[in-house]
Amino acid sequence: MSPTITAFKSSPDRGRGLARDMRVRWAFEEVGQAYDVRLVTFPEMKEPAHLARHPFGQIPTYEDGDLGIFESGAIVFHIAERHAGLLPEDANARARAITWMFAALSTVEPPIVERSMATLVERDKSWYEARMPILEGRVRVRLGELSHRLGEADWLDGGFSAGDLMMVSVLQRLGGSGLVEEHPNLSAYIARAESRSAYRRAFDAQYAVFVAASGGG
Ligand code: GTB
Repeated sequence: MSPTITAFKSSPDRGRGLARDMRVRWAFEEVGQAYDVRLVTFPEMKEPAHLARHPFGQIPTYEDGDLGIFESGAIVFHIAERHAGLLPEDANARARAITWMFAALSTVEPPIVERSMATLVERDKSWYEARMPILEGRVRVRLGELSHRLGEADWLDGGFSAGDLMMVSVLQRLGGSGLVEEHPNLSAYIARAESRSAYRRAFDAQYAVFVAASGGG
């Protein structure tokens, strides 16, 4: 039996691949592991059956036999640990790749999500115009540092790893903001990752859900 993950039945991102099931789908594709998807509506995510899988009523979740886990970072890490292809064999290189996963999730993603949430829910607030430059400033600091570290390299530490998968997934939420484009090496980094066949397969799979949900064929 293949592992089963959960994803939005109707994603608010309209098939842009920004919901966090995308990074899990991508990890599965990178390692060549088939998976099933259980689609859930917003109300279903708050019902006891889903809360048993995810205490915060969110997606994604992962189930495989007796094991049920949540948090996209934990799920990608679990996939990367159990299959070859996303973490180096060498112990030190592996530790550095894992470090980049954590850096993506705990250092780079928070200011990006903070900015993104403000654009979604604070646009009509009196403080929006004043707050936005502050939030963008925090994102700019991280992008500058990341750009400096990446330099002219293709990936963050040697070959493509789960660290890159996570970092690119996090950066994609800045699409349309113009912030990534201030660093051509980061734009090229994202494009390089998005051109991977595993990424394309994952993107197409989640896009098919959007098309089906919107009644398209
Ligand atoms: N830290 C958790 C993880 O990494 O797994 C965060 C999970 C999370 O935020 N899940 C979101 C969710 O279930 C979906 S991905 N939200 C419903 C809820 O909390 O009630 C976040 C997301 C949603 C929409 C867009 N978008 O439209 O662009 C992008 C990202």
